[in-house]
This record gives sequence, structure tokens and C-alpha cells, in this order.
Amino acid sequence: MKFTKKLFQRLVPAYQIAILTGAGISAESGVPTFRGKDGLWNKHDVQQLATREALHHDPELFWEFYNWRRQLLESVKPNLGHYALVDLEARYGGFSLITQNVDNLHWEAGNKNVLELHGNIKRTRCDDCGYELAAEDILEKDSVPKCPKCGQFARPDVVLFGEALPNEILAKAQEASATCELFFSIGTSALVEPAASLPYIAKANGAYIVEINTERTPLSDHADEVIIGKAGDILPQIVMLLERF
Ligand code: BJW
Ligand code: ZN
Repeated sequence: MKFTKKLFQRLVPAYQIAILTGAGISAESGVPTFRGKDGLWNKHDVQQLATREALHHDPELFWEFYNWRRQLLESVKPNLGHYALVDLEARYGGFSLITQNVDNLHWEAGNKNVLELHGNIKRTRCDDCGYELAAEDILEKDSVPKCPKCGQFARPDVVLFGEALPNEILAKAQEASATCELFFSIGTSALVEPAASLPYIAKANGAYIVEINTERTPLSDHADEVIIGKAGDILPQIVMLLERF
């Protein structure tokens, strides 16, 4: 039995639950994770590429990397793990879905409220004035898109290393973590701050912490329950068992 009685004793009567997802939840859709043996980081120096310095020093390489990832996303679809979170949103009045992912798949699955901590790779904005570019603003002849308002470099609307997360979204995520009864950390290596601190905020406020991951992470020793397995297997089982109560 993968699940404890305690998990359902907590889940069944709960009103407020918070979910934090990472790249692992999209792995079964075919989106590469960042770290790990099949991770993006083995093929690219992401810690250098996912920075503003890279955009300014080698804009062609920066955009080649992001265009490759955007193209890859064109053919991917949400998986059973994403859909299970849509079912959970329908069940819980106080449901907060916080994601580090930029791949848009929680929206595509049908979740109504998603707190995107690290932005969304499908949007493009000016690196200087913030203007959001429409598809027609991105000219095919330009290998590096420019802002039609001020002429500066455009970039995907994601949070690069060293950049602040969107204030209001982070504040909502921290509030949801502080007030939830259960907190799920799903498919994240639990390394990147400030997202990595959210489960500890939840724990300090008395929440039951559940981790779902194919392997243990630095969070595992602090979680109340660690479920080792694929999100796309585990989450639908939780939803199915919940439906019996
Ligand atoms: C499965 C599975 C399956 C696989 N089922 N599981 C404090 C201490 C130390 C450092 C810092 C600190 N505070 C800030 C920092 C620096 C930095 C940081 O945290 N560095 C760490 C690496 C140490 N943080 C920042 O720079 C942040 N900015 C910031 O704090 O600014 C401060 C500031 C304030 C005010 C003004 C100015 C500045 C920004 C962080 C932005 C992160 N950006 C990225 C790239 C986004 C763009 C892009 O996509 O290119 O976000 S990095 C990358 O990591 C991406 C991810 O969202 C993020 C997290 O990765 P995630 O999701 O955990 O993926 P993986 O691959 O690591 O893990 C996948 C997991 O899934 C694994 O565990 C697998 O086992 C598992 N898995 N298949 C279930 N089927
Ligand atoms: Zn501009």
C-alpha cells in the first residue's frame, strides 16, 4: 500500500490544500526536467543560459535555446498527473496550485487558477520596458526578436536566475502555504529558492507535508509522507481513492 491511512484522514475533511509542482509533473508529457540524468542541464549550461547576461552577451544562443524549448512544447499535452490536479481543484474550496513550470500545461489541462512563480515561456516581453509582444510583433527574419516600442531585446516572460519572482504571485503562494492544511510538493527537486521555502512555511504553520517524486530530495526528511513514484501514477490513484469517501 503506497498511501497511509493518515493521508486520507487529513485529506478527506480538509478545505484548504496547496500544491507546488515542478518539472517532474511534466516529464511524463515528454518535457525534459532541468536536473537529473535526462535533464536539460546535462545538454546545456542552463545556469548560464537562463540568465539576463546570456541574453545580452549571446542573444542568438539565448534565443536558440528558448525557441528549441518552445518548439518542443508545441507537440506536448498534459498528462494524467495534470488532469488529477484539475479534479482536486473541483473538490477543494480552498485549492491553490503553485507551479515553478513555465510550460502552460496546468492551464491546458483545465485548472482555473495557477500561480506561475517562474512565468510562462509562451509569452514574450521586452527586457527593457516590459511591453508584451503579440505574435505579429515577432518577425521571422529576426533571429532575436526586438521590442516594437523601444527597440531593445525581447525575451520569454520567464524568471531567469538572479531575477525577482513576480511579487504578487509570490505573496499569494506564501499566503496559500501559510494557511493550508495539507501541502503537496510534486515533481520538484526542491532546490530553487524561493519556491523551495514554501513547504517549510506550510510546515511551520502546522500543515501536513506530502512529497511525490520519483526520488528523494532535500525536502524528504522534513515531509510527513514521501511517496516515491511518478506523479502521473500517484495523483490519479489519490483522486480515485478520495472519490470513495
Ligand atoms: C518526477 C518525475 C515524475 C522526474 N513524477 N517526479 C537562497 C539560497 C541559495 C540560492 C539562492 C537563494 N535565494 C536565491 C538563490 C539563487 C537562485 C537559486 O535558488 N539557486 C539554487 C540553484 C541554489 N534563485 C534565484 O535566482 C531566484 N531569484 C531570486 O531569488 O532573486 C532574488 C532577488 C530578489 C529581489 C530582486 C532581485 C533578485 C530565481 C529562480 C528562477 C528559476 N528559474 C528557472 C528557469 C526558468 C526559465 C526557464 O525555464 O528557462 O526555473 S531554473 C529551473 O529550476 C526552472 C525551474 O522552475 C526550477 C526548479 O526546477 P524543478 O522544477 O525542481 O525541476 P528539476 O529538474 O530540478 O527537478 C525535477 C524533479 O522531478 C526531480 O526531483 C525528479 O526526481 C522529479 N521527477 N520525473 C514525479 N514522472
Ligand atoms: Zn521595449
